[in-house]
Amino acid sequence: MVFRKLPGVSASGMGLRLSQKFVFLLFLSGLVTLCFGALFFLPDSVRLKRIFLSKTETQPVTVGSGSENDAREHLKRPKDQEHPRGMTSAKGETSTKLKSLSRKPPVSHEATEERLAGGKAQEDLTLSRSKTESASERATSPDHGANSDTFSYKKFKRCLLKHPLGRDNGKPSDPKTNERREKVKEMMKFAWDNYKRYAWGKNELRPLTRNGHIGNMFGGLRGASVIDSLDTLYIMGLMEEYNDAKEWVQTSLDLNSNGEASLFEVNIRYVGGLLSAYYLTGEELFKNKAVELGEKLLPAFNTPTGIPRGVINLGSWSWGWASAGSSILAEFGTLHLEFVHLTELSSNPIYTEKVMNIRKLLNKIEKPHGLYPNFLSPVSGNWVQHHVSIGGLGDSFYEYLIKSYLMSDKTDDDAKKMYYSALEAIEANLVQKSPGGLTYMAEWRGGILDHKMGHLACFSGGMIGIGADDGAPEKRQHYLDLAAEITHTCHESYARSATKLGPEAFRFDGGAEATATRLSDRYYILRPEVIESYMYMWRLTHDPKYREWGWEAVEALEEHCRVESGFSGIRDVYTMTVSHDNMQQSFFLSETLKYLYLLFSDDDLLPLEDWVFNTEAHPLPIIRKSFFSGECYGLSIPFQ
Ligand code: DMJ
Repeated sequence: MVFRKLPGVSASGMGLRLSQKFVFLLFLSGLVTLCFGALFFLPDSVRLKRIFLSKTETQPVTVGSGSENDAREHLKRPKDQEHPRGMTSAKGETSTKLKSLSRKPPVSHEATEERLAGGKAQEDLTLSRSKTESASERATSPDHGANSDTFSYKKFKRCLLKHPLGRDNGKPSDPKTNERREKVKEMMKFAWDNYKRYAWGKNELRPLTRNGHIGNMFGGLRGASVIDSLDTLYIMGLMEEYNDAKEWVQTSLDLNSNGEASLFEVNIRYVGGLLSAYYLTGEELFKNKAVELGEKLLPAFNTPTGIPRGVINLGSWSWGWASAGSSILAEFGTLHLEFVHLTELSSNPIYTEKVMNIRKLLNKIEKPHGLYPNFLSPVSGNWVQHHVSIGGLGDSFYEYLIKSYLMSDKTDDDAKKMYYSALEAIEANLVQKSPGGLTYMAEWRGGILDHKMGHLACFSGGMIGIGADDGAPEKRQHYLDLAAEITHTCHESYARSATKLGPEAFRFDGGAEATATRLSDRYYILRPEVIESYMYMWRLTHDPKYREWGWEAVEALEEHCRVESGFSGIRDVYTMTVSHDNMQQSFFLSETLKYLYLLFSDDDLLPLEDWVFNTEAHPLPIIRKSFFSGECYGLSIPFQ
């Protein structure tokens, strides 16, 4: 607000002293903020609210209730006549259009034959998981999903090119590799058993003090380690443990919890974990919980731009955007995979609309040197400052671009374009070669390079690897080489430490080459990114060095992070007298151990032809047109 100086009025302003003027202004701005904030507490039907917040209103959602026609009617109805929040199923006219973005012709003959050949092994797998499978069959009775516009698990299963668990649970034929795989499975069981014994239902295990950790990332939500472990337990065939986890979800997962939670963390761990569990097992419970939770995340998008706030209250009230600061690229840019699947499962277009709106804004906005800065205002839609990083704050935004493209069965051309132009900008501005010949990703601060690479940035080896094949033909080998070089550098950050585990961040200046120079960067919290890149690079090249590097990591984890009651992060990777941080992160169970297990498995365990992993390593299926049309072929149905 600007006060003009009026003629004849003293410099102190309209007879008021400076301090009085200040107090008055303070009062006035407080009043305006209060009034605006109060808008969020008004019922949706109040006109004033619609005038100010019309652009960002969310549609109420209910899973699997109400007929499709009713739902379409609901969307056409004028807003004044809408049902109260949560009462109506809101499928929309745009759903077909949005879905058609990800439809492609049916599967190939060869792929079907391959699946036919794998039939016997599949039967065995089915037997070993008989309890779960029979539940999923119940959930997918012929009537379920009969409507071609609703999701049918049975059809979905038939549309996979390969069995998710491979011919023999991905068991490698080489005995040494199999032994290593068994070791990883034992680590998972050990981590899980201790979590169950000392921290059951809490978010994470504190392995030294033998108790649970709740923290403040998930608001009132509990059981992060349970949800993050579901799919890992399942693919490892730890069925007793998986069944305990499932039962906990059934009886104890409470989604109506007050308290501010990170939208990003809840999405990647809880929504992602539940979605994967559903797709792998067919248990309706997981689908319903995922969609119920997804609905609770929608108010985060109630901002003037539709760019969500970073925090959300999952309870019955919300502060709206008034309390928002900047939104973080890696947070609002890491929703796409899960939200598109929420739309697929609920037939409600709103989730896809929300993330498409983010995509649209990012596509339109001017980017310095083609780069995406880490902070954006959800109010103005402008970048807040110019810090660019492929590590923390930026990382999974880039990951979700290429994975959105892959998950759409390669039909999402916008995601493809955005990914490859971002990668070009990254190569031109961030990728560096150290004096010792190591390729790394620096950080960019308004044009000035910070020669530091975070552990988080090490996921980029895998990301560039999986995207290599769809780049311009002349760039494909180059991308694969770049992926290998970055993975090599990240391995060096491990190899150059005393414990053979990598620091949180390592530098390439002042004589440093892939080592941490600051005390505060020396810790390792059981992160997965380096191992994640080993796993992808193994799948892409079958170079045995990646399995060897993975095994080095297993040995180091066993030696330095395994304690009597679980696994713990360590405070300094450069000293052999380790100090533990007393935390078994939930991503250790969902990512680190899963990627290790996959690294020592055959490629047909969660094959990349059918699955993309979300940023918390939860596998989500590639969405094919045939999910809905039914134009694909189960094992017993002949190819036509
Ligand atoms: C995980 O929660 C996810 O991988 C996220 O994208 C980044 N950080 C952690 C693991 O380090």
